[in-house]
Amino acid sequence: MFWAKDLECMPREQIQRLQLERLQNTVSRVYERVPFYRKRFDEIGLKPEHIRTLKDIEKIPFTVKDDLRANYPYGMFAVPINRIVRLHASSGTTGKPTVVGYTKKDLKIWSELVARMVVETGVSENDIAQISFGYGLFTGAFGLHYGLERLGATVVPISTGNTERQIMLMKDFGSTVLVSTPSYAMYMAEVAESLGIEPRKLNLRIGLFGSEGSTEEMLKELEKKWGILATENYGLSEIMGPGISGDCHMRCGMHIAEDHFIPEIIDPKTGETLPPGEEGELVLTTITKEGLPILRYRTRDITSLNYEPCPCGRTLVRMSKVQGRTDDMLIIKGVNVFPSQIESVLMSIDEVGPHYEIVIRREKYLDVLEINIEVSDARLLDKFSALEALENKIRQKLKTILQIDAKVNLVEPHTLKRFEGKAKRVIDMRNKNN
Ligand code: DLL
Repeated sequence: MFWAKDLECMPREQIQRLQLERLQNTVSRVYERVPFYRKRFDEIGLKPEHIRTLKDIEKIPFTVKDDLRANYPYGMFAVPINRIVRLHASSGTTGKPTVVGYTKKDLKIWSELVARMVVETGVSENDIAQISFGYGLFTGAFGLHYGLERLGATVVPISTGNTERQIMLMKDFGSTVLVSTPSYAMYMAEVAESLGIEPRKLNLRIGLFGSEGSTEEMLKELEKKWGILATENYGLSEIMGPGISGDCHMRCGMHIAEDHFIPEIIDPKTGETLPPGEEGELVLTTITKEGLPILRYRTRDITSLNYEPCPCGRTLVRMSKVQGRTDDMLIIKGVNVFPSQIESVLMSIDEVGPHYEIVIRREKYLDVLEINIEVSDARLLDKFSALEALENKIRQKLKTILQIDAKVNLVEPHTLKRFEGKAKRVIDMRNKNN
């Protein structure tokens, strides 16, 4: 199951040669065309010709989200706006969004890469793919849409929301592939059940989940509920959107399209490049983009790279699941905690469901971590002793993993908020005088 086997299985030296050539072209182009980069380079006396080896990429300063904001909306584009045929923007929670632009060639490459990524999971032109991402400035829906069409699959551009209708159409159209966030897929299964439809009995066979993190346990749960192969893919608007990396059917790390992006892992504190295999912040450089080429973009996503050959035959490096973002790491009572660690613990306990909420507040100058979590079976809540025993079990397990105490509140099924897009499970009230 390959889309472009010659590109996906290149020997490492060939990948590196291609990367260097494309990196040098990109660096020369941005130096000529983007005042932001020229200024950055000139400030440190760096010239495009100083990039002689791949390792020389480390001489280039990082680009961060604020650089894009400061040059809002089109200041970092490397082509005049009339050559841009599509704009997208990332949803900034505060202030202006970051705007990204694509030329015709960029869009062509984007759909090629998404087609490649979905074929890796086993999707083919015979599939019917329901795209339950929000259409709009978000890159997720359009990215998957054009990639799946490029492959020749049947695309159902249903977007998010109206979940009962999603289930009805999924059944009537015989959708075989679901494209969504993992949290929305979980919610959809619940809605199907409430309609008396067993998700496993529907035609779905592959889930293409992305745009937010998911633990291995969460994906396993989705596989069980829907009777599918739950695969994950990763991307970010600033670099391209979905299609940067994705699971193959072996599900042992997401292959990065290294012929278009150069990944590095850095220590988020010092900015130093870390050796292969070590966990740190992912930094990405685009090497074929025309509209908005970006050098050494700090994604803030924590992951690691595995250069071992994959059993699927691909040589493209694999990135591990994103452990969290440097900016969503919580510091609770001085201890570093990633929400994904909490999710792993919760998902390993049978009596509780995949719906939870993490609340952090400050009481008398002390941080308090509180976790609200739905039990899978409401009857549990009737038995006080069983409930107490379960709360204790969860608290113990959390303590072993996180090294801190958490207050655990078990709540009835279907009472916590559900998400149609990226889930927001952390409520940090410490800055709100609570
Ligand atoms: O979420 C692009 C995308 C759409 C990827 C659909 C995959 C599928 P943004 O809205 O710019 O773009 O958000 C990018 O989302 O830096 C990560 O923190 C997070 N993210 C995306 N995919 C994953 C994933 C799209 N598989 C930000 N695991 C990124 C964990 C992910 N986090």
